[in-house]
This record gives sequence, C-alpha cells and structure tokens, in this order.
Amino acid sequence: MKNRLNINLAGLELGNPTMLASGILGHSAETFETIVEGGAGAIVTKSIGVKPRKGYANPTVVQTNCGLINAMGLPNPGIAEFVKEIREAKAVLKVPLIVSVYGYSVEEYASVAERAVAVGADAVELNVSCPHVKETGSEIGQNPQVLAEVVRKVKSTVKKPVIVKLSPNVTSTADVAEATVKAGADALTAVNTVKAMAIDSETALPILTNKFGGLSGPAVKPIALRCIYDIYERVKVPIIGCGGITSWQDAAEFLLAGASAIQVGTAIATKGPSIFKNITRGLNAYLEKKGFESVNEIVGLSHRK
Ligand code: RRO
Repeated sequence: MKNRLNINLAGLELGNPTMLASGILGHSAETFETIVEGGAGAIVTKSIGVKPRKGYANPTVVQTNCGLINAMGLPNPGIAEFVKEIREAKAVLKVPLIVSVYGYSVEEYASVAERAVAVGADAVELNVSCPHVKETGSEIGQNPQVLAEVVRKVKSTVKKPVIVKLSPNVTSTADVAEATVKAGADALTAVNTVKAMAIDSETALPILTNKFGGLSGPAVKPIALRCIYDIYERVKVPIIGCGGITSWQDAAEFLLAGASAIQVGTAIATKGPSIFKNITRGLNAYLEKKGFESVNEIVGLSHRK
C-alpha cells in the first residue's frame, strides 16, 4: 500500500513532508544524520556563500517569552570548504539534501548554486530573506526586480530544483511570490524570520550585538500561516511552510493553508530531533482518521468555499 506521507516536491521524492529548516544544525554530515534518524524527510543546510564568513560577535541569540531572536550573521565556511560536507552528506544520507545559498550579487548566487549541485546537492534553496545582513538576504528579497534576476540566473545555471525562501518582512509576500515564480522558481519556502529586537532594561541597551535579529518560534506561526494562505491563492508551485511549527497539529494547519511540505527549526532546540517522527506519526493518524489516502489531499483544503 502506498505510504500516505510520500510526496513529490518539485521533482524531489520525500518519504514524508517534513524538512530540517536552514540554519539549524546545518553544517555537518553527522548532524544531518541525527536529524534524518529523527525522521526528517529532507535536509536544508545553513546558508553558504562564496567566501567564509565569521558571523557576528556574541550575543547572537536572545530568548524572549514568545520565541528566539537570532542575529548569527551568516556564519559559514564558504562553498570551497563546504563542498566536502556536501559530498560526505550525500554518501550517507538517504533523503534529499538541499543546499541553502546566499550571495551579494546575481553572479555569487549562481556560482555557489552551481558548485553545490556539481558535488551532489539535490536542490538549492535561495536565501533572499535573512532579515539583518546588509546587501544580501531580504535586501534582495524585498526588491522584486533584483530577486527575479537572481532566480533567472540560478535557474539557467543549475539543472536541479530551485527553491526560494521568502521574507515575511514585506508589504505583500504574495506579490513577491508571484514575481519569484514568474522568474522560474520551482518551489517557495515561506517564511524566514521576522525582523525583531530585544532591549535590556538594566543596561538600557539592545541585547544583540547587531541590535536587530530574526524572531523564530511559536510567535511566528500565525504570521507564516497568513503568508502561505495568501501565496497559495496566487501561485501554482509547491510551498514549503516554515515558522513556529512545534507539533503535528501545527504542521496540519500549514498544509491546510496551502503548504505541500513543512520545515522545522527552533522547536528542535526544545523537543530534539525526534520531533520529526512525532509530527509524521500525528499527521498519519490525522489523515487516517479523516479518511484521506494521501497528504496531498489536504494541501490548501482550508481555501474551499
Ligand atoms: O545567519 C543568520 O543570522 C540568519 C539567516 Br542567514 C537567516 O536567513 N535568517 C535568520 O534568522 N538568521
């Protein structure tokens, strides 16, 4: 009998619709294995650029009573070093490996994507939505012309699926999604973190060294759901939901809003890698109870009139 949770996402075969979100434990083949053992259907790496980057000085993460705010500042070893991790991961992983890519120009995005795919990446996820690093991330994702140029260039460079991770920090995520899909994106991830900050009343100063960061965790869930619902009404490509998912019920809500798959990040810190199995078990039981044969049948179901 066909597994209810198998999906084909823009050509990628996943045993279940859960994925590791970019930036969480995203550097080494070993940690990817732990996440796959925990039940993830695919892995997305930390964002990788042309050159190594140290990231910001500590403190880079602050816990609030509604989620985490991070300003890591894109720490990564650069693609020349990271190709070793991609090769190693591909040798052991039995799930698709998606390499998250950032750049400071159209050419940089294309170059990193090309090198990642050349050593085995099954797809790339373009980070055009980091809320707090200058001249990349959301500075690209908030400008539909530049964003479209990046997507067109990467699409013409690699022959693997190109996923684009969108920002919630825009007036209309659906408008940006439409421009991205017109430029050739095969799938969208919605959404990256929400631009935020924290202030210490004792020192009377911002807590993060970078002052501003990205809020993740349960507070983001209703925002992400709204973005996905809007995007689903506009575009036909698969949407990967991301933002505050901590339970199978959250995952089901994202699918009903229009996501074909979901990513988990912050909740791994509190619930551990087995959160993926807990989500897939819960989803499977939900589908069975409601009489659905495939998880695809509930994608966008909340849009019915
Ligand atoms: O590295 C970061 O500080 C970071 C990135 Br690239 C991102 O896309 N989103 C985020 O919240 N932090």
